Amino acid sequence: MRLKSTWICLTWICAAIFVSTEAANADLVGLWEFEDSGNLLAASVGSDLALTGTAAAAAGSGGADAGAAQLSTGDYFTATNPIGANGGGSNTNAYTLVMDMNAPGSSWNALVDIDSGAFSGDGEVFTNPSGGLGIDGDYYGTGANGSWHRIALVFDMASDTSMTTYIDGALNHAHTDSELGGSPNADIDGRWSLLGTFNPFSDNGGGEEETLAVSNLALFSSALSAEEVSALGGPGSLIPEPNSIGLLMLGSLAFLGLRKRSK
Ligand SMILES: [Ca+2]
Ligand SMILES: [Ca+2]
Ligand SMILES: [Ca+2]
Repeated sequence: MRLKSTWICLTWICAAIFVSTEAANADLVGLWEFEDSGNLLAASVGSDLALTGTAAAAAGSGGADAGAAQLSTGDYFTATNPIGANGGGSNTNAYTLVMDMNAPGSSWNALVDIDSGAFSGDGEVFTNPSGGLGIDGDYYGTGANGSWHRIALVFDMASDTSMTTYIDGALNHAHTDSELGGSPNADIDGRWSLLGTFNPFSDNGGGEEETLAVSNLALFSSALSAEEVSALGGPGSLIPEPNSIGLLMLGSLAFLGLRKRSK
């Protein structure tokens, strides 16, 4: 009886992981993996990146994530956002950005400039000189410390917590609209809503851009749930490995179940 409930429980967990990963994959509209050292700007999903400054080929986080791009102060990408209006406004108000990065965490470091200066010339998300992740004086966790981390930034401008951050699949902080400066910054079509393009690792020339390596960058067309971000896990190849693992685990469990029944 205990074996049976363990089996049902494991199947349920695997199915939940599988469903979460599937849901996230369906919304993946941009993926840049930096695996081609001869063309670091190539997109695996969506449009190729544009580069301001220089990017050097570097080692990724390991395994299938072999390649990365090394950026220095003043170097940043421009990415095309194909999502268009969603989340109740004219801009993209519900979306998720995921980045696998390795930054020293010894000075201010812009992760993304989103608003093209409409609300603020600064970047919209930073790590601070202690490696904390956030914006506007609200920094939490360790997103930059000389190790690889998967940073997930979930935006839902219609909600009262317009930005929620995750590090390596675990909830880091849900930024309240008050923490984000209130209206109009945290409103629909506010400072963190996405326009037609955005600039990963730019601080609008402000120079608060650390030397960092990025091995994956991904854009999802929805505000991923905590469960979906958790299923993405830590740094490594983003897609489609989790699917294969989920299928493999489900297959193995089904096989064990059949064997058990035939005994
Ligand atoms: Ca800005
Ligand atoms: Ca809001
Ligand atoms: Ca990579």
